[in-house]
Amino acid sequence: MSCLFCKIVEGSIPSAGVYQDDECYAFADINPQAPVHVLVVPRKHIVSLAEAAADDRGLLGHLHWVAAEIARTKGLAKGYRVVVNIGEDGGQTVDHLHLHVLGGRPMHWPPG
Ligand code: DGP
Repeated sequence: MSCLFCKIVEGSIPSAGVYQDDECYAFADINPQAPVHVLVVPRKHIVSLAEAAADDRGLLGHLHWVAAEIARTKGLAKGYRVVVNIGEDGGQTVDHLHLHVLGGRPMHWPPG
């Protein structure tokens, strides 16, 4: 297994976990871009949103519900941002689908 996030999900690389269930694991980003920066990662290895299959639609919805649950737990009542980077031009650096949950400061638009 060569995927970094697969290793984090199965625990062979340590991480600061904030949520887990049968379908996903969420942990603090190693290079936080906001006071709260959590990554929500499916246990299933999916390279990116572009590679998700029709059968993954329920999982994709669940990941978003988990992102909102984490935001509630972290007290992000004023708002937050959920980001999915896809591919080279999308800024994706780890080829295992993940949602960024960013909050604790005002976000800017458009992103860079
Ligand atoms: P992206 O650029 O969307 O592929 O985001 C990948 C994120 O993963 C990036 O914000 C930094 C984070 N990251 C990379 N390696 C590690 C690691 O070993 N541990 C943790 N906790 N986060 C990592």
